[in-house]
Amino acid sequence: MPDDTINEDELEIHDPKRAAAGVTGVRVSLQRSLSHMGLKNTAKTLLKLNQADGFDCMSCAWPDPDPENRHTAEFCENGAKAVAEEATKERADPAFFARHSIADLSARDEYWLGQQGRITHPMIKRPGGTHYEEIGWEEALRLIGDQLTSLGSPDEAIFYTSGRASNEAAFLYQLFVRAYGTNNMPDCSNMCHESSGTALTESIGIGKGSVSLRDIYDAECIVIAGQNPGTNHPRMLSALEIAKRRGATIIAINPLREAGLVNFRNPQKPRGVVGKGTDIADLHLPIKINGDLALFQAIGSLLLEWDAVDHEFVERHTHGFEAWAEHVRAVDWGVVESATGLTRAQITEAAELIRASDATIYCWAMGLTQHRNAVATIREVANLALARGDIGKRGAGLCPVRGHSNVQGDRTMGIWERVPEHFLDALQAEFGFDPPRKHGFDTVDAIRALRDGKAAFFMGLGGNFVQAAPDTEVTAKALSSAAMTVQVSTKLNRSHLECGDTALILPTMGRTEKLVTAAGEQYVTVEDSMSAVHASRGVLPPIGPHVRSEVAIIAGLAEATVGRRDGIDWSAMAIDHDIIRHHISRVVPGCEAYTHNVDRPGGFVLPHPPRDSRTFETTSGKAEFVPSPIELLHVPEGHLVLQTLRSHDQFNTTIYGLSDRYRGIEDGRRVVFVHPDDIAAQGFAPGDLVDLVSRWDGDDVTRVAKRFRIVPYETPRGSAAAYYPETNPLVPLDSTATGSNQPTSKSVMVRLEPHPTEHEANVGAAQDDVGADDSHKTDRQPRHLS
Ligand SMILES: Nc1nc2c(c(=O)[nH]1)N[C@H]1C(S)=C(S)[C@@H](COP(=O)(O)OP(=O)(O)OC[C@H]3O[C@@H](n4cnc5c(=O)[nH]c(N)nc54)[C@H](O)[C@@H]3O)O[C@H]1N2
Ligand SMILES: Nc1nc2c(c(=O)[nH]1)N[C@H]1C(S)=C(S)[C@@H](COP(=O)(O)OP(=O)(O)OC[C@H]3O[C@@H](n4cnc5c(=O)[nH]c(N)nc54)[C@H](O)[C@@H]3O)O[C@H]1N2
Ligand SMILES: [Mo]
Repeated sequence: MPDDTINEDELEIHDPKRAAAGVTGVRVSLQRSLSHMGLKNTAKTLLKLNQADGFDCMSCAWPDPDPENRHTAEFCENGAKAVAEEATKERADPAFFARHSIADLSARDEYWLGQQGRITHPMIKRPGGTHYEEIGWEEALRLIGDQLTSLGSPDEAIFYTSGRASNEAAFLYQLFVRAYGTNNMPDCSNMCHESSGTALTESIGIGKGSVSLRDIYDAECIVIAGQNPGTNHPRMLSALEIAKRRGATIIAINPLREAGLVNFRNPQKPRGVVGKGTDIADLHLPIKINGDLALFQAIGSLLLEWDAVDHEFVERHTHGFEAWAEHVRAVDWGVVESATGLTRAQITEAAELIRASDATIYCWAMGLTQHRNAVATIREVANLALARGDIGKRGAGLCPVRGHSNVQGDRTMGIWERVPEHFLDALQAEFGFDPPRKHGFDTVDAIRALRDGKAAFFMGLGGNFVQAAPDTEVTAKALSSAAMTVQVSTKLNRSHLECGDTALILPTMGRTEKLVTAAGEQYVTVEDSMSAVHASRGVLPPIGPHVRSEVAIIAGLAEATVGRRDGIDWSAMAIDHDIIRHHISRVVPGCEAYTHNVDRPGGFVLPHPPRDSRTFETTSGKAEFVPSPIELLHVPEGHLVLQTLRSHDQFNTTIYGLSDRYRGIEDGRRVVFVHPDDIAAQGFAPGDLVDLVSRWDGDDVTRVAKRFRIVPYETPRGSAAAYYPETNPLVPLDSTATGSNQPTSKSVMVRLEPHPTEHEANVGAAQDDVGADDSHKTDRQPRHLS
């Protein structure tokens, strides 16, 4: 074992990697695919992944190159893992559920649950039941319909969506929910890019990014803030490599030196597989957690000082420049340096690269969106782009990099608790019923409503609500208090176990599977992070005779709940998806001639007024500069700011494996990355076992997540990191971003406490009834009340 390795229990810690992908990436993805799917299905799926006549990768929302420029293997290591996870040969069938009680399953960790394979039959846990039992589709749908129609009001029901649902499923789902009578449609976006949508709508009049893949290739400078593409959007690295070769400079803004941003070995290229790879980032700013607003204001002030402003653009297309300029010129460098942990020289170097560029793209992800001041931070990014005229120009623009593969499409299709009035008007005109106008619950409000007894029904179209949402213990309790929970799922997860009085699992087909109905073979459509909409066609036969497509499940539920009340023929839409697309073309802006446009290689790109014609649909009719005050995070004495992030071996709450290759972690996930000086200052040593205890000014609750191994890591002083979802019990439900209500999962105040030894824990357990050794229970830890 190398000297740099600590080995405690199963966990191994090595030095972090500097380069991403390359041969290891190819080997890992192939091994995983072969062992989960076998040779035949590996070949069948991977060669159709992201091809114009194949299916869209369900891993992330990064766009595909033009059809003529795609590789035969147009996927990444993590895309291959996602496919293997869905197309696995393992099955969780009724015999499996008979063998394992819900209590037994609850004691397993998330990794184990996911490894049990695809769910094959509709299952029900009846009130008071200890196990899930098989139930027929018709009875299941009838039970749900009866429950929904017996609620005091449709607003007592909550309909969650995870961003994998296709456009057809999403459109039908929102139609069903609104025909039923509520806008309670929280979605994963509420926890993901809600802050981006809110900020961009205010600044440029549309909540989506303004760049295309070609713009990335043509950019002169690319800023990547709060994003780890080597793990979460690996194909982005290929695009960055092209940009780089064409002369772009790249600035990475991240507390961590993420592999891939530093060096990338393109597995698609012989040079990448054997050679040295490309250094992606020209400049890495190791920013303190949440320092970004101060950083962007400081850069703004330098650009103003140098008069590096596109005055013509500002004059013609924007509003509020003077007020912003006055605010930013007065920036206090002392405050900037303490907020960012960066020197004036480092910030000046970044500003010089932006000044030298005639076309800059700003990319960001969860490192910017999951903070209290996230909306202000993203508006500040927009302010910079506006000052430089970097919108509606080739090679320039704003690029929030979306997570779930169709999260952007789901919003376009109306999955939104605050959908605009014009969308509701269009629904009314098309279908003839009065859609509800009152705004619905987002994710955080949905949890509050369940907790407070204001909602009694929860349905999840995909996702894993209990693990993805903040404040795990509160969310679990809220969900378990429902009269009925319904999960449309491919695989088993914690949300099936923290369930209502009556709980149903409706097993669905995934994107790899081919759907054939009485009207012939069907396809679905999706929208990527850059507003390109295209078809996705499954290639494998459905995993069994009892799984249904999401569209068929929603149509069945609608039939059982609202029936033909509004003259909507639900089953016709389930049989022929063209009927759904016809309605989409008449309701959703920009989707005219939808079927015609999506059914061609590469699909089509939705309109985006700022990108297309520098038109800004804000109240002033111009792009808005919005100044924001810098508020320093209040870090209580002895605390660190903890960000909760993804390892290289997971897709959100689905754990593929227990290693995080690029960060040097093997066989364990309960680790906390801390600066060596912070470890010493807190009186600990590397490898010590600690509990993470979080504190938030907004309430008196002490939240605890137990048994984390301290790993010394290169991160700014005061900024720590640990994996999501193990740390979700530490995220306070009410700590959300101003303006977007998004949970602040990247700035959690924690202190490290020694994990009690077995003896201490036994004494403690007698006192407060907290389990002594909970090492097997890796996900849900009890929350102490102080
Ligand atoms: N393989 C794989 N792919 C995925 C996913 C997955 O789980 N696995 N998830 C998908 C989804 S839904 C999403 S939303 C995306 C998520 O993609 P990312 O946003 O890349 O995911 P995170 O792991 O949350 O990483 C956040 C990054 O922000 C940095 N960061 C944290 N706090 C700050 C800060 O205050 N300032 C700055 N500048 N940086 C900060 C972290 O160090 C980290 O590099 O990926 C999508 N793709
Ligand atoms: N602390 C912390 N919390 C976070 C985050 C963070 O960075 N830190 N990130 C947030 C973000 S960005 C997001 S997007 C959310 C993710 O929240 P979710 O979208 O709710 O979670 P996932 O883990 O992606 O959902 C996985 C489950 O989806 C089901 N599934 C998979 N494929 C399909 C399918 O094709 N159809 C259906 N119906 N079901 C399917 C499987 O049963 C699987 O168990 O988590 C958020 N929570
Ligand atoms: Mo996400």
